[in-house]
Amino acid sequence: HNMDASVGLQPVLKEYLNKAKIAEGGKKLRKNWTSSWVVLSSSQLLFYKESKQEAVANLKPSCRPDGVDLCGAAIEWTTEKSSRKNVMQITTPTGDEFLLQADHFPTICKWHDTIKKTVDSLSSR
Ligand code: I3S
Repeated sequence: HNMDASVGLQPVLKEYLNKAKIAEGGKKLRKNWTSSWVVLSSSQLLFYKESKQEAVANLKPSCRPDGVDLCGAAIEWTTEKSSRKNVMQITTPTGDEFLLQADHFPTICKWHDTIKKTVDSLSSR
């Protein structure tokens, strides 16, 4: 999905994380872990290859990053979807599934908790 990174959304977290999309529209995908520059805004998670790409995308509206709309998303820790440690899963209402992982536990904990809060704030709007 292409998402607009600039519709008045305040980014709250930005960091390199390991990311794998494992399903789209309920259909399982072949897992492919990549390092991604992840930006959490007030309603979306945006994925860039590199931090530089974020700046480019913000200047050029045609250059939109991949992203996840967090409205209605389910956030959970998973030990079954990967042999890696510290893996969290995001499932969208449309059946897209993403894994996020970092070796440093406090890092991924912070993302898990902040994304959860974001989802909660969207459902109570
Ligand atoms: O859930 P899977 O299929 O065991 O995930 C592994 C695969 O994506 C593997 O790639 P290949 O399908 O090309 O062999 C990756 O190299 C592994 O990292 C995946 O497992 P982990 O446990 O690392 O998520």
